[in-house]
Amino acid sequence: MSEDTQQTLVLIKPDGVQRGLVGEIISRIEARGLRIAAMKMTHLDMETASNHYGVHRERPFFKGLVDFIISSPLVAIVLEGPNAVDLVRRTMGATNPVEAQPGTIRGDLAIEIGRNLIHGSDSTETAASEIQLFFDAAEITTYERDVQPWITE
Ligand code: IDP
Ligand code: MG
Repeated sequence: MSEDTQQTLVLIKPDGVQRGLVGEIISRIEARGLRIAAMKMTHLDMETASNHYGVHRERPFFKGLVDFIISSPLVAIVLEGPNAVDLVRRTMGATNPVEAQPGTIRGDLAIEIGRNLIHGSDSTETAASEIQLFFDAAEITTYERDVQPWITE
């Protein structure tokens, strides 16, 4: 990984899986040019879900959020590229879909904060711990893409 390359964790939340939007959401991120380094479908247990959203433990929506995130399988993806954290966050749109810009995933495909389809790490530090929570190091692939010079200089 070169110096400015970042990794970030994306979750396509249970609402995305149930609504048949997995392909649509992956397409939007993949088309941006980030490299998919790891991907799997998994059904979270309560402990992993509580860990993942631990920062929100004291918030009133925490229980509902954890219940929702374990209610059905989700898709976890590691994406890699320059500025991957911010690129994904901007492609996702604002947390509340009402405020998310049209053209973003949440702005085009969601209407409520509690069903906003997608998670993306908010910093490189949280990305590192979130990726560890979802993936073993051996599951994270490194490979060259022939198209790379047409995406980054
Ligand atoms: P983010 O997903 O955009 O990073 P966070 O503030 O980290 O947003 O919140 C994590 C998740 O918790 C949100 O994506 C959303 O699903 C849920 N959430 C955040 N705030 C609220 C709220 O006020 N009511 C219900 N759910 C919320
Ligand atoms: Mg967050």
